[in-house]
Amino acid sequence: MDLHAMDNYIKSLIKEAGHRIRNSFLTDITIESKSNANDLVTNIDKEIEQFFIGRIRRDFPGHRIFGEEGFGDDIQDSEGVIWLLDPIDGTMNFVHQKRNFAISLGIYEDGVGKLGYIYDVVNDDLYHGAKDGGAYYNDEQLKPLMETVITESIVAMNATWAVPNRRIDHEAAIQLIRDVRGMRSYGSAALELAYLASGRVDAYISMRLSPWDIAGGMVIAQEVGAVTTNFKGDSANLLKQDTFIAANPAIHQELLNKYIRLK
Ligand code: 2AM
Ligand code: CA
Ligand code: CA
Ligand code: CA
Repeated sequence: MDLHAMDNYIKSLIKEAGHRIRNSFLTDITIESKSNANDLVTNIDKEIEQFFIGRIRRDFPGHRIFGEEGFGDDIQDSEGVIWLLDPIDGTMNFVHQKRNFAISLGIYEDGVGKLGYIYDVVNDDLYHGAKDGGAYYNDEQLKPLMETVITESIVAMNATWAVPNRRIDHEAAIQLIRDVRGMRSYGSAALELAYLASGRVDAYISMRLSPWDIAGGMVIAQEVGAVTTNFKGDSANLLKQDTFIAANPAIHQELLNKYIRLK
């Protein structure tokens, strides 16, 4: 795999997809719900996934595609080259706000993340990373994460986990809110990982994410030294849904030990 050639190809592919998404603001969008009333999908999510798949199948016929909207391959193992794609991460924001969403893409070879991309479509901001090649915000190389402590950290997490719920001890989550400098909730896992990689937040915590939510962001975040695991501390599974935490290495273990208690 010629990663440099692929990187150039992918950057122009993503920019073209972003152009299509911005143009969709001028059209009527069809909105449906998936697993529940607040889990939204639009015709644009589907069209953009199909756009990527058409290009990838034409230009990289040996590669497989794992996409949220299901137009790709049925992926049960991590062999060979797999493109993990979320055509719109943050669909609720796309629908309600027309901002704060991103295209998320990771290229993995035999389970190893090689290239990662998060494209903030409305701001035309591209975050990307290559394994052992650094991480970038547009053309600017991102610096390694600086040492921090919980009391000076900004943590991104959905507010629902601080109310009683089936999955985690919400009292521990409330203690986290008390102890940190600030909490944020942007509603796009990919953007939250991009913000971690660029030092704007110090951790991102989610109870349930899918491989395409995190595949691209993991490559980028790891290049600046972030630690990415599930709540057991194991490396994230890129075949099925799981819990997920990505954090500055100085606070990752403390977050898991003290503030995130699975029921
Ligand atoms: P999505 O917009 O692509 O569905 C919202 O907090 C974040 O969680 C988004 O990145 C969203 O991705 C993701 N997410 C994963 N599973 C979800 C679900 N079942 N319902 C809503 N958002 C989900
Ligand atoms: Ca979705
Ligand atoms: Ca997503
Ligand atoms: Ca999506």
